[in-house]
Amino acid sequence: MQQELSRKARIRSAWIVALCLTGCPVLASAETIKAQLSTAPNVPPPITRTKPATVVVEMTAKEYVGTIGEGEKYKFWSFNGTVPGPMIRVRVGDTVQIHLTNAKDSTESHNIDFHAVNGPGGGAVKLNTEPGEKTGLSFKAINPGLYVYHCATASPSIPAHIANGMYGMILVEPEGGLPPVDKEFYVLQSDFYTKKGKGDVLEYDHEKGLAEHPTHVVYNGMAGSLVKNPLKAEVGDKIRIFFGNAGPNLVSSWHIIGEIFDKVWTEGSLTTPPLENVQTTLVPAAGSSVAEFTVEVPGTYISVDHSIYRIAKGALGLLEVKGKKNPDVYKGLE
Ligand SMILES: [Cu+2]
Repeated sequence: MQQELSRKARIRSAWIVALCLTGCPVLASAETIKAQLSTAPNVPPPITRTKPATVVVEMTAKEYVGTIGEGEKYKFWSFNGTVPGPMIRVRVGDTVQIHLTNAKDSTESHNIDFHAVNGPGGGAVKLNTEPGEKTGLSFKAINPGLYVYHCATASPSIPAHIANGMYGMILVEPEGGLPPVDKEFYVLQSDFYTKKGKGDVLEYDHEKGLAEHPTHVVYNGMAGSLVKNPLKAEVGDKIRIFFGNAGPNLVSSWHIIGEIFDKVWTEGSLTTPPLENVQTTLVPAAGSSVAEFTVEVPGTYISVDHSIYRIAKGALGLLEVKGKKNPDVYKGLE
């Protein structure tokens, strides 16, 4: 009897050793790390981990008065006090823990619908957060790609929360990550619907939203944000732009004047082969595109929505490239 028991104990021990050598589910739990968030046009650093982790993301819904255009103020609703909200970078297989706080002085309830989530409401139904309260969501990043997130609170209306600035992007890197490049940027287009308000602060205009007549079409939350602070690169740099379109209404015809996208991952689908040699790419409302190109010639390049009247509403940004002239590629003639 004693011999039989010790034989069983030996077999059990051998099983435990074998399990642990092949990835013990008890001892080898995934590490927990705090997400490094970035403010547009900056991008969080590439992920060097080769294994999934639990990534903790702190988000705060904040309403504030900021600049929407030259000499124009607007009452934005935001994530983390910027429009767009921060860019989040995780890898496929990560468990993402979202902690949403709604600031005490908010006038509205807020939540987040992550397009990277598999689950009802993209997480919004778990993240309905009243002013001064906190909620949480855990989701597994199953599908790699570049995704938009936005507030989807029904009161006063979902479009109003998007139109007021509550959006950002989350990148889910595929297995093995993305190839290194010289510069990465985060650019997000959106449309605003404003009317004269009290004092000198513009107000949200629901009627203009319904009519799909924006007063502002902007990159990174402000008409002229990328004119005031252009993207910067050097000749020979390989550039990757994570481009999003929050809408809420317009589809963007994204184009960079004087450049050709060497590669475009349309719809933000990073596991599909890219299109090559693209002049203009369509980015749907609540969609994205990842573009790569190498700059051969120094100078100023202008990023536009080539639905071109929109440049008068702010859809224009600059990329300044410094470096040696390259007459073999570009020069004037006498
Ligand atoms: Cu909201």
